[in-house]
Amino acid sequence: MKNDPNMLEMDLAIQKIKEEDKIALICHINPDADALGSTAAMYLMLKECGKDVVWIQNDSVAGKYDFITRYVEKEGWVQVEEKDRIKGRLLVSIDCGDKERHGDFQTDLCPFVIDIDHHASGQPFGDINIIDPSASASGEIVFRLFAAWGRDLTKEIAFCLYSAISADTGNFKFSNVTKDTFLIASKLKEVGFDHTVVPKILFDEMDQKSAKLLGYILSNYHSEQDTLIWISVDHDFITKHQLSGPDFDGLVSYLLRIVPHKVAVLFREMEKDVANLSFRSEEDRFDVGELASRFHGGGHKRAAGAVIEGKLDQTISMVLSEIRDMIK
Ligand SMILES: [Mn+2]
Repeated sequence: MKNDPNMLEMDLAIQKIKEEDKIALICHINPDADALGSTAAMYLMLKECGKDVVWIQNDSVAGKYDFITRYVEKEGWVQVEEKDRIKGRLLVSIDCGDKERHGDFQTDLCPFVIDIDHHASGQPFGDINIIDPSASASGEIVFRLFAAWGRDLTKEIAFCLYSAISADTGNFKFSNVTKDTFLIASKLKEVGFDHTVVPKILFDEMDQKSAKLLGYILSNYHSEQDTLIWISVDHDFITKHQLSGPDFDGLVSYLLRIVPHKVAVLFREMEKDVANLSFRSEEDRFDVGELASRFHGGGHKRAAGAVIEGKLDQTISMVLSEIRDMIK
């Protein structure tokens, strides 16, 4: 494995974690399986070490991720409002490009922050920052932290980290996969768990509501210059069909299966005049992470998101015109 550029920060973080008994964990709002799997692995490891650890629930978690969050006991969760249970703890933030991704949680409730992340477009906010944009997933960085710490992994921890890496690599399919990614996956598999359930839940299964929604999306998309493909789902539609954020999970990727498109966007107006945007790109030269950051969003070159307030049709024309500039 390569020499870790974050070795010094890792050592400092391990030292700090060893010193502190009360620790709070947080991952980003609208959490994906990298955020959840990496944070769950950290939760389980800190429990193994006998720490008093809580996980700050700053957003709802899609039901399909129960296969990860089931490892966290009920009493391990703390709501953002329960400030007394959070205040003064060491905060370990995982997979958050910047602290706005903490949502309603006020980061300064915690006097010391360890920021573990792999977003290239991020703004580090920790007292210790372990940031590696070359890591395919935050799960890779958490694995390396545990290795540097010399801790053995339980099956549950290995499973959570494997899920994290599978999620952010499209099950080892994206260009962010390196030989280290496979090495880490191999070391995780060595601990022993059933890896087949992970891609099945993350990429293959969907419930009937999502399937019908996908049917709508695939029947109503717009295509431009054979490059851009997009769909908008307005608030009336969302209310009528009682859709929530998690129902849309992963659906934008289906648009990119339709050749020869290179950039896909899904607009969903979850609240009136507030659009959630999901971007996907087929090629690094169309960097949707950079694009999303223009709208105060973030992500990676090939997968990113943003939230924009305003009339939906105005949001759509503003965003599409930026994309047309990018792809011309
Ligand atoms: Mn991630």
